[in-house]
Amino acid sequence: MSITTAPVVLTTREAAVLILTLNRPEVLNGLTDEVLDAVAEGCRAAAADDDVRVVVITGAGRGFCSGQDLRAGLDDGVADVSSHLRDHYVPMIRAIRELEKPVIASVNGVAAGAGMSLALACDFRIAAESASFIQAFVRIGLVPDAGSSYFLPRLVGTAKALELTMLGETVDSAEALRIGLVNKVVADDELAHATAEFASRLARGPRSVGLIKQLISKSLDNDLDSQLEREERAQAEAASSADCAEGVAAFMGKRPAQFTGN
Ligand code: LHQ
Repeated sequence: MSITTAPVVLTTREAAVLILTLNRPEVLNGLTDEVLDAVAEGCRAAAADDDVRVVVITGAGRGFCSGQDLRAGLDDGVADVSSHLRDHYVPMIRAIRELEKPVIASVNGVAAGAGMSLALACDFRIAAESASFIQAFVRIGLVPDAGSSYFLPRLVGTAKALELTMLGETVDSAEALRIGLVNKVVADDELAHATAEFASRLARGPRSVGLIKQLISKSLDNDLDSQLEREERAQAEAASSADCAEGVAAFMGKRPAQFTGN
């Protein structure tokens, strides 16, 4: 008898867009080491594949991601939690941030705890109307992890970040849009289409899109002088790209540019 188990993360390709679908719908896509490693691996694969221009992360079923799978058990002792974070959560967050290509969280349902951290680590969040966001950590006596304490104040400001993390209340999609947590909210049955449309616009962009990601990501950590230096280096690289040559030629020729990502 052979037992087949579905992959915990489904990987699909739509033209230049790589879609990673968290696939543990029975626990609202709770995170295990296997899921965390698979998402990190998907991002690394996207980095190595010139034909992939954009990554989308979404969830199967009615949830986006419920955070750490609490049934997998929290290890006793700080040392184990620490290594769990270091060995699995941190590499996933780094893989998303270091990827020089846009990553979109297509938030189809609840994003709780580290599931919300995962959404926050992405470059864009497109939410279904029924999506919601919960800094659930405090509800079970924990602190924000997987980057939430870094990304959240940068997106919504310190006061709102403190409110969300200390009270752990549910933020619905309309409120998420109002406070700048998400880029757009669409009807539930429009989410896949709206995400694909947004992703394909990014995928048609020039090589500089990846450089812009790195510039803006670092912006709030840097002072003006170092950011001006970073811009100089990035601009030199962008200006020598084939896509820049194409962009200028298209402008002069009064025609739409055809970028290749090179
Ligand atoms: C779940 C989960 C889940 C297992 C729903 N695990 N089964 C922590 C520790 C150490 C190191 C690393 O980092 C972390 C980071 C963290 O992420 S801590 C935060 C962990 N997440 C949570 O505390 C959220 C727990 N879940 C919930 O509060 C609710 O399920 C939410 C608000 C997400 C959704 O509520 P409902 O829509 O009412 O769904 P439900 O609660 O009925 O859940 C559906 C099923 O999914 C249910 O199973 P069942 O067999 O009864 O149908 C839940 O037990 C299961 N589930 N989240 N994280």
